[in-house]
Amino acid sequence: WAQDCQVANINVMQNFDKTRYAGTWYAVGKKDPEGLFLLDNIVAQINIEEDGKMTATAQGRVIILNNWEMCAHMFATFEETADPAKFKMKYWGAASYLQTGNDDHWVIDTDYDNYAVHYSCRLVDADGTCLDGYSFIFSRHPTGLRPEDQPVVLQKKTDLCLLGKYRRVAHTGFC
Ligand code: ODT
Repeated sequence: WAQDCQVANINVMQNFDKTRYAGTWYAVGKKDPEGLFLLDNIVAQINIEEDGKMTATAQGRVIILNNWEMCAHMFATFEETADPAKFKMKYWGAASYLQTGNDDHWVIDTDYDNYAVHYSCRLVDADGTCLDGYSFIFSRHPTGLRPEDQPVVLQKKTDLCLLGKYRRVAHTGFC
C-alpha cells in the first residue's frame, strides 16, 4: 500500500471507545492550521455526558487582535458519525472574541492511557489531499510522550503525511 495522502484514505482508530478517551489530555505536539489560534499550554478535558454524548473543554494561550495575550477557555460538543472515531466538533469560546467553528475531530490512534493522535482537515484540495488542517499529539502526561510511545506516534505522523510539520507545545503554567 503506497501512501497517497488522500484524506478519504486516512486510517482512524479501530473500535474507538470514547469513555476511555475521556479525561485530561495535554497537547505536546501540534501541526498548525492556517490562521493559527492555540499557541501553547493547551490542555483538553474530554467528558462523556449522562446522555452518552462527548463534550470537551480546553484552554490554551492565544494572542488575539494585535497583541493581547490571554488564556482562552473553549467549549466543544461532538456529533457522532458512522465511524466511531470520526466526530464533528462544534466549538466556541467563553468570550465572544474567541474563535468558533465546526471542525472534523478524528482520533487516529490512542492507547487511552498515554498518548492520542488527533487529526482535522478543514479543507480538502481538488486532488483529495488536505489543503488546510491541524493535528494534535496528546499525552496524559504534561511532561510529554513516554519513550516507548514515540515510535508509534512518529509512524502516525508519517501516515498522516505530516511528518516534520509538528512543533512542540510548551507547558509553562501560563493557563
Ligand atoms: O489552534 C488552532 O489553530 C486550531 C484549533 C482550533 C480548535 C480549538 C477549539 C477547542 C475546542 C474545545 C475543546 C476541545 C477539545 C478537543 C481536543 C482536541 C482538539 C482541540
